[in-house]
Amino acid sequence: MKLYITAPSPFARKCRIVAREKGLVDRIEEIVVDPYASDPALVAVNPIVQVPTLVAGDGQPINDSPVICEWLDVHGSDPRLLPAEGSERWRVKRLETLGNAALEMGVKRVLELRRPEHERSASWISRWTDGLHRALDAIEATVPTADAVDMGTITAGVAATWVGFRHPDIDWSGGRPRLTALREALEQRPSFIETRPS
Ligand SMILES: N[C@@H](CCC(=O)N[C@@H](CS)C(=O)NCC(=O)O)C(=O)O
Repeated sequence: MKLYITAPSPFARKCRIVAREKGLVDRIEEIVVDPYASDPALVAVNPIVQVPTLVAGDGQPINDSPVICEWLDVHGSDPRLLPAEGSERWRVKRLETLGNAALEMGVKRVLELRRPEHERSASWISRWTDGLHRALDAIEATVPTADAVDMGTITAGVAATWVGFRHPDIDWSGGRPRLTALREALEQRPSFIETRPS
């Protein structure tokens, strides 16, 4: 299997963590590409040229990290990180979606801040910043115990680390002790240590 990534991408990091947690990493070749340079290798497998993209055994590409993570979860070792059904599935899915929402707000903020100063929109930056804080607050209200490892907590932990890495001006941990404890616990795991953003 091939997994197209960038080293700092939090969406790719989730997939790389799940591959490790599920015992699949030896079957996956991680290929570093540059989506913003429209890397031909990535264009060939993903029409919207984003990482992560997974090309699994049947040769059919899968994109969008929640879908890739679920594919890896289904095909890897037990236990499931996203329960197959029932209220637990929706509890985990809800936290996963909040984590991804925080990342989406953060990526929009990065892109706006990368524009030349005279092209930047203060109102968009403010909107993405407020959305990011609200998503983090919702995560704080939703996080279970710090030792829970599932698709929701992995996404929340990845989001917290990435915001600290990419938005050093944002205080993501202040007033969010549960998220802080969760992130600290998860970052001790080999799957997190091996995939720290750089
Ligand atoms: N919803 C997507 C978002 C992926 C995404 O935004 N990836 C970024 C890197 S962090 C990217 O490839 N951006 C290139 C672009 O949008 O042109 C997912 O969850 O996989």
